[in-house]
Amino acid sequence: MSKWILTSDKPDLGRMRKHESIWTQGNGYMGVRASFEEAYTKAVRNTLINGVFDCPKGEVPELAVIPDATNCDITLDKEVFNMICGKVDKYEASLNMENGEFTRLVEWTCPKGKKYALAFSRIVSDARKHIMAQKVSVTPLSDDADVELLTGLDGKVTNSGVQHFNNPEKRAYPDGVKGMYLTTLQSKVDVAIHFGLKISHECNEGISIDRRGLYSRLSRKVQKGETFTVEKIVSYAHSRDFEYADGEYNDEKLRSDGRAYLNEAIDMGYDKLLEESSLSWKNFWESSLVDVKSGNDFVDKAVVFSQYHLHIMASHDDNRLGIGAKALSGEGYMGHSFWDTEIYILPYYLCTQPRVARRLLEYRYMLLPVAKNKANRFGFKGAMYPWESAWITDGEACLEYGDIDLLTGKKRKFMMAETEIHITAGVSFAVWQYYCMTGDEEFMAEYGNEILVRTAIFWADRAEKKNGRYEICGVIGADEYKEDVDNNAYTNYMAHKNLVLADKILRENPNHICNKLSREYDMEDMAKKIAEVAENLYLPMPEEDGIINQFDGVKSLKPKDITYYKNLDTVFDIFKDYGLAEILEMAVFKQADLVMLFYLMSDKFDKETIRKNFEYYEERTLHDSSLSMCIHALVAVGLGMNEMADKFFYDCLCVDLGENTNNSDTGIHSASIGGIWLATVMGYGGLRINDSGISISPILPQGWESYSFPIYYRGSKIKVFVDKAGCRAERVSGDEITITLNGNKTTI
Ligand code: IFM
Repeated sequence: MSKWILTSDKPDLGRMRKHESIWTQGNGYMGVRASFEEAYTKAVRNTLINGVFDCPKGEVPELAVIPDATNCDITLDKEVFNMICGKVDKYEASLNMENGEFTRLVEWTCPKGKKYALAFSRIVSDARKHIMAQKVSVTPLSDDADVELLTGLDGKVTNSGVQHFNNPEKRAYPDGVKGMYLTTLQSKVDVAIHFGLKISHECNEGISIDRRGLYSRLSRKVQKGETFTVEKIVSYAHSRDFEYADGEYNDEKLRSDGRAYLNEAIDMGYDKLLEESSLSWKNFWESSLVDVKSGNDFVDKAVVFSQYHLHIMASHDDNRLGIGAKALSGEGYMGHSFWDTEIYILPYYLCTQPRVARRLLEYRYMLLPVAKNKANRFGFKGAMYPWESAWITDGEACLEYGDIDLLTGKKRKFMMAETEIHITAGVSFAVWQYYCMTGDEEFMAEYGNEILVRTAIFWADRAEKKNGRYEICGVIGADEYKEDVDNNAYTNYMAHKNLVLADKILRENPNHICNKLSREYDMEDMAKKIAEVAENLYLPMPEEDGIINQFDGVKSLKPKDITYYKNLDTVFDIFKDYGLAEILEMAVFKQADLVMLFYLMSDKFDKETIRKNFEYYEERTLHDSSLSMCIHALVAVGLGMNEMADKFFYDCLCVDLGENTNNSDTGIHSASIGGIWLATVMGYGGLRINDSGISISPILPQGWESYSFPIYYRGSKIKVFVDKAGCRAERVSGDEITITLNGNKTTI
């Protein structure tokens, strides 16, 4: 079985939503869920365009679901094709991850007994970011048939009932192109969608409209054995497109650009568009593939799957766009970016496409005004990054209150925006990693140093002088099953790194940054404060029993045997037996917290400390967050706990691709998908990024034949091969470069 292809040999309609998510197609500009062309009530037809956020009154911004163009209703001799009725005689669906094409072949006997073959294929072009193309073919197998296709743009789609657009303007042009123009209600983003058809045979063609819908209706008598094919090419454009970032925008231009994108694509037709897009995918795979030969088809495929999604989740050029926790594959988390990006996803881009990594960090730079405002709102200096972010001017996108409690009628306040502050240090950490990997001085002068210093100013102000040291109190750490804790180790260590990095800049290279900030702060005083807090920030160390307190008082939590919940393969089961208030008091954790540090700062702890603490905290961790398993896999590899590492690695592969029926319904888990890459390259591959360079110390997991992965480092590209004979690194391009390979400095 090819590791490149996800296949399905039956229409698993019960798991339609999960299927739509994990087979999502996209190109970083947009994502299109793999909904079927024919209508099903369970289908969630989402087309999402990165950056097109809208914020209904009293809510938070969310990626607005764009009018759907994947639809095609097929009527065959007055019977509507639908796999719920009649009989599916043959079914073959696949997502080819090598070239991004989604295809489906259905042989169907309609309720009245006539047989048909239907073929569907679809791409979101990897070469033309504005273009989606679709092909639908119908072949009557038992008799001639009257075939009718209704295909177009459906603006009735919503975000779970929330409509983000005004009533669209619809247009049908003399050349056959149809356009739909609409504007988001609050954020006033104009969107222009055009489609055109290429039809294999002459047919009757009419226009059909309904409320918020614009369609072409095609009909023709098709002979038995004859194939009637319709190609639908669609272009998307909007007023926040990067092309207009310099201000050269007007509504007329948007429409004419949208039509121009479409006309070029229509001239090419589906097959040429596929060819062009496949070539673009080929280039991507040639430069970025982590090639695993594990002897287990599922494992090999899941590693490809993770890279497929990593490729389609990030805009390649637009530095005003983040990556959502569900990327562009569904409405979950409303398209918001979290710390997931910097800690779980960015390392992949750092190593494979540093340009994309840089532009993701530029997105954080663009968010600095928001981060400054937020700090100010909570009474602090510096920059406090939003826990959730959307469009660059949207501000903190995290809900402040949850829904009203059904029983008590009270609102529950969400503490994340105010107290899950580690994201601020996560952003700085990523800036540092980017610098270590690229040495990009220009980026640091323009953006990086400012992020590091402004965030350090926040930490210096947020830390409180207590017990003769600086402490950070009242936070949620990486683990979200504990709230309002003091001195969360993950937060304190990460903040410390942030302070130390800023201190270094302020000592070694103060002029440029101090000039920039001197209107807001007395930089001499500020530099002293940063140095003092860096020097005296409390960093929890192993106690007598060798255990580091994940936060103050962690060991006084109520003990709880969680074996039962850990053995279930679903998440959040503990909530069936306990309320959140009880769980907050129990020695039960949701996800990697202190353990994160053993990945990010492994050089700060000795192996025995890591082992002891890993075992102590893992025993109490439910892994109810998809962000947990990959980190545990990675740390377990470092400890030589190979069996455990393999188990966590496998669990991580199953987050989206496993059998759990509905955990991906609202979209894939971007962090966990980045985590598959992390666990492979930083776990088994043993890659670490340091001030002094990179080190690689790979192991070959039990049963694997080989694996290889590329790394861009300081302008050179190297490829690391690992097999039973050992490990070697080759320079593919760029100048000679020195790395540490299996503990030895090696020039490649
Ligand atoms: O950022 C994560 C958090 O750590 C756990 N809950 C889900 C968020 C988004 O993925």
